[in-house]
Amino acid sequence: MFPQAGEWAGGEAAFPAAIKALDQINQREDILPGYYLNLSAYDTRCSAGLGTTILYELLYNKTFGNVNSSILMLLGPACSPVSTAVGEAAKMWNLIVLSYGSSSPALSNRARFHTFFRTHPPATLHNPTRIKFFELFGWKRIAILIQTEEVWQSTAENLEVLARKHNVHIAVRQLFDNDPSHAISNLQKDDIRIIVGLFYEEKARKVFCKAYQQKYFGESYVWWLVGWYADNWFLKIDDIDCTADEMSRAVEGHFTTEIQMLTDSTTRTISGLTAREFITDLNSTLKQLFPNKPVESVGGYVESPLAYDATWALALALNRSLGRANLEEWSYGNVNMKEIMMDDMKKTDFFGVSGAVKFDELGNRMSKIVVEQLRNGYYHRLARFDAEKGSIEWLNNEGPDGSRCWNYKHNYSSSYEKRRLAPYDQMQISNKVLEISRTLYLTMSCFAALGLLFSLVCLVLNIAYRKRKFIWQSKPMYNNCALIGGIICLVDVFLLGADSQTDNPTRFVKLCQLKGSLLAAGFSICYGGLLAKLVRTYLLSTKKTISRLWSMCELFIIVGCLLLIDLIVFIIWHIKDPLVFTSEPTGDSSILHDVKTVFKFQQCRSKHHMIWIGLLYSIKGILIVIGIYLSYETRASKLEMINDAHLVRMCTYNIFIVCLISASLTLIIERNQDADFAFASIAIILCCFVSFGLIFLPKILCLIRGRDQSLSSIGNKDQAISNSTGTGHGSNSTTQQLSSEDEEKHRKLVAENEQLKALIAEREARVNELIEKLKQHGNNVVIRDVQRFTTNANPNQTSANHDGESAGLIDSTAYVMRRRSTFANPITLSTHLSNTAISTTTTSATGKVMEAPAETNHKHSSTSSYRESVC
Ligand code: ABU
Repeated sequence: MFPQAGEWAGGEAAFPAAIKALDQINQREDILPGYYLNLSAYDTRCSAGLGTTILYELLYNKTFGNVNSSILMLLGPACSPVSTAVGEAAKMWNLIVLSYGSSSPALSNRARFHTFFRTHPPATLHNPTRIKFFELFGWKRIAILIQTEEVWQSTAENLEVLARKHNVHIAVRQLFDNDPSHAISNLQKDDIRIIVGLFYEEKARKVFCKAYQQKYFGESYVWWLVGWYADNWFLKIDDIDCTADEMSRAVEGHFTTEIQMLTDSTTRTISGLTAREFITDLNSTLKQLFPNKPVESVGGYVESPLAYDATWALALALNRSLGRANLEEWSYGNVNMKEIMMDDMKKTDFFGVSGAVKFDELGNRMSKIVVEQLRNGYYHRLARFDAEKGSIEWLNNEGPDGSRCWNYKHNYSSSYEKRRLAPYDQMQISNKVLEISRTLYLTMSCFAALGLLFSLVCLVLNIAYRKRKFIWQSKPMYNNCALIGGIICLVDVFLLGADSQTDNPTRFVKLCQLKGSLLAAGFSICYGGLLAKLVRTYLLSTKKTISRLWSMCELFIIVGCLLLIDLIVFIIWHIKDPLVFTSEPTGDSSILHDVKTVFKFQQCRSKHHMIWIGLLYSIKGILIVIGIYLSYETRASKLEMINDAHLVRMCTYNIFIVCLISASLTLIIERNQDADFAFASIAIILCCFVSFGLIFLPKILCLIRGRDQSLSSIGNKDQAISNSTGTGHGSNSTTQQLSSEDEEKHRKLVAENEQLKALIAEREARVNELIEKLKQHGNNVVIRDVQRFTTNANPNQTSANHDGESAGLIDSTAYVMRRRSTFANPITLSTHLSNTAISTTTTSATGKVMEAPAETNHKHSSTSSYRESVC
């Protein structure tokens, strides 16, 4: 049976080869002497149906073809599907079938194909070779694209079993019948890079045309095909929609495995010809038979040595049987004779053009496997694999690592140049954890370090010069507290940007907890200090009575409460909804040289993360709003005892604005580690720099300019303050206590002053009334601005004031009035001055000359005292 058309027209070259063998056999007198071996050829078109029909015609129709008796043996079929149908049926007629072209592993089933022999090795022989090369190139994930024919399916099954043994994963097993479009799409979808193609030549053209059209080709994809297609199979484009150029591009670089069908040996074969002589002879015959195509393109050209040797094997077996049985007595029912012929067939052992010809128990023939690669449109012999030894013999100067397979297109000038490696068996995923930009981290760290340095300097100065009046009057404990909180927050800046890339989730979560709790605690301590000062200012300016205990513990109570709230929130958060490590892809990725870089964002999240964050933000937000309210309420207050209250108010506004912007942006912008870090860090750094700058820079300037006064030096000059501070060398708590007493005294005096003001107003009205009366009596009354008047304390002095008037020019009957505005904002007056002012103004209110030098001095002294306290 010699197919001349169909899936594989293997009979085209096989038939002339068989005829050549037959001619030589018939000429040999030592083989089947007295007999002439006749060959009746039938074209099966590689169709199982047609093959079976031919078989039945041969069995039942004695007039079919030239056959007029029972046929002795069946040479062929060529195609596996035909062999499967014919071989299974033939055993029923005790007919021996000797195939020269069937590769189906299924045909090795002796129970099914009892009388089947073949000179074509089974396709399973390719599989160890494939696996060997997969291991060599490091491929662990492959796919098999299978045409729905038993020959291919059974080959694939064998490959799967072998692959499993060698830990090679068959990711996809894709079957197709006629149109491979969907199969190719599925391979593409599954990101298959290494494909074993098991199909006939005609289907191979369709597969590669579709692969080209679906852009499933190129250096990233490696196809492994059977090697017995005609050499230029991909250039036959009559039955596909691709051009020869497109097909050449699609198939470039693929590998083939094929049984070695023509021996390399120069030894003479059973026919007396060498393998080279045989092929030269066959080539000339084929050129005559097929003048329009190259001999390599003739169907079955590669298998022709197998057909030649099969004919020889058949003749030699019959020759052996000739001695034991009368061939003329052969009938399909002659079981004994069948056994003799089977036995003689099994004894086959000769050297043919395809190498040593002998059959194993299953009627198969073993052979070495040749691996080829299509390079620049031509098949290049790469290596030979001996399945029995498991060794690769590299041919044509190929390197043992097979590196030329990936670099054959390039001429590298130096051995140091980077060569292409074998492509990956799938897209390689490289996970890259998004890190905070180094530049950003370093910049923020530098600013945080500067902030830390500044805060530490402020803290040291605040402690060292705590007995200086202007520092003592700014409530240094409160400021120290703010500084310590700020320092904690600034330290947190280093942690916020550190260790964003870790493969230790436990450590990552611990770091998250540390960062969060440090920030919350730092804020509470820092803002608590400022808030306590605002509360004190508010209480003083609203004349609320402050208990001694409150005034002593106010700072600790407020800061303690804030810390306690943080602690409670963090404990509940940790217990109810603990933070867990998450590493999620951002959605951004880049692909370079088959490596996909997936960017991942690592973070700590709770189930209800935003609720907890919202809770913390709300608490801090409420505190800031309270601070804003207190600042607004005390906006007009100027307390000597809290000389930097107005600066603290400015700090509160600053913190409010910065935190509002930063918190909003952090909540809006998700999954951006740089933005998260930048907003948090900038907020911390900005709040600390602005707040500490506002509060401490004036104090530092004061120290530098030497305008400060120690409490002890003030003692003699300002008795009230000296009294309230005691010696001024007590502990901080003592200072705090004395200050509170002093403030109480101050408040009482202010109240007293208010009463006096009312009295003065009453007296002024009375004086105005009297002036009016004096005017009516013709007396002159001059009302002068006290500021002008005070430049010349003694009204009797004759020196000129800045109006150009001389005091001496004033009419002796003139009355000089003091402006009431002098008493505006009595709170600015110091305790000592207030007492004096009260007594003086009381006196003046009763005298004719209302302004007295003493008051003028006190006014000057008052302003000076306030300036000193804030420096
Ligand atoms: N070497 C050709 C194999 C054909 C087949 O097994 O059908």
